Amino acid sequence: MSGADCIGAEAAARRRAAVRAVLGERATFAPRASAVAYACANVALVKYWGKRDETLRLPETDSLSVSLGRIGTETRIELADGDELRLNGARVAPEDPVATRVFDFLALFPVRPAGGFRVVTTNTVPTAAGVASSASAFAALVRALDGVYGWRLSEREMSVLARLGSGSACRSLWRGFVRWRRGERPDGLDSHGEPLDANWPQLRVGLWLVDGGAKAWRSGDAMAHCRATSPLYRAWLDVVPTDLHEVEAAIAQRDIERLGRAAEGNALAMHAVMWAARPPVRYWTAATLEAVREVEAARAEGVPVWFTMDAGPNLKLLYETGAGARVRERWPHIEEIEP
Ligand code: 2P0
Repeated sequence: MSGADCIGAEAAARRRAAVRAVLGERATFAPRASAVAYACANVALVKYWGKRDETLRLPETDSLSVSLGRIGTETRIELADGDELRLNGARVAPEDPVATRVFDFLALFPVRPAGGFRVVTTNTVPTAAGVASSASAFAALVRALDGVYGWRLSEREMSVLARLGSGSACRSLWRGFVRWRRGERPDGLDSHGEPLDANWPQLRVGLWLVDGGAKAWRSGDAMAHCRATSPLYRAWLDVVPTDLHEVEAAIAQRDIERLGRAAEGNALAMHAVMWAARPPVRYWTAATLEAVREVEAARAEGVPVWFTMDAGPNLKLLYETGAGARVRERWPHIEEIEP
């Protein structure tokens, strides 16, 4: 066995141990049904950018998101003669990285079906909207598995499992605002989402597709690279607690200006960490900068609108229903979401 295989086997063993720790005695349950589940996508207002444990996807800091309502993933799992993934109506080749990621995840669970699993998944994320689908995909997958195995896990337990598939997925088990607690335990059992006891019916998220081209960096690789090489990474760790405090206070007061300033500042700080990495990670295009300038110009003219950005060139606008008409008039192409 080569060194890389050893590391791979050790990582898989740690991940399987984490799954067993969550399932407890339910780890012996056999899959015996089919089930369907839905999970919303989410957008972080304070970002997750950097892991303290790559294998278990344990973050360095807390993060905080808002769910995206009708934007998400519906997944059906059935027992089948062999493993098969269908995505948005088309069969995905088994060697496709999307399929291997799903079936590597399913392989973490102790009792496998005799044949395999057919996973039929549909994203209501308009692929053109620039919203990552892995968060809602792994949250929906875990929810569907819970039905197939009959575990009856709590949302919190499902959040721990979803995190092993994709970090941000642990925030997609709830609607509304969710804080991902980084946790302290080396096994990650205390690293999961937690819903905030708050709602904000007037809040809107506007999805603005700036550039639909392929990304140069996968977000997981980009965050590891930033942590290893960006001289601004340590400053990022100092910024996050302040922004979490600001965003939580803004949500409690339904203060869009306070929310917008903190969320926009946090996204720009994350991108500054990326620009300073060596070599740099730049998701921005000329069109991104132009869009940012348009948002600033709108604000200078009195439209209360802010933006956030993730690991890509696209913007998500943050505003309230009171500004909705002015936002839609300026940018008719945005997709407006009620979180
Ligand atoms: C977030 N992102 O908080 C941040 C902001 C992207 C930018 O979570 O490596 O796909 O699978 O844990 O969950 C995207 O990261 O990463 C992400 P992995 P994931 O939403």
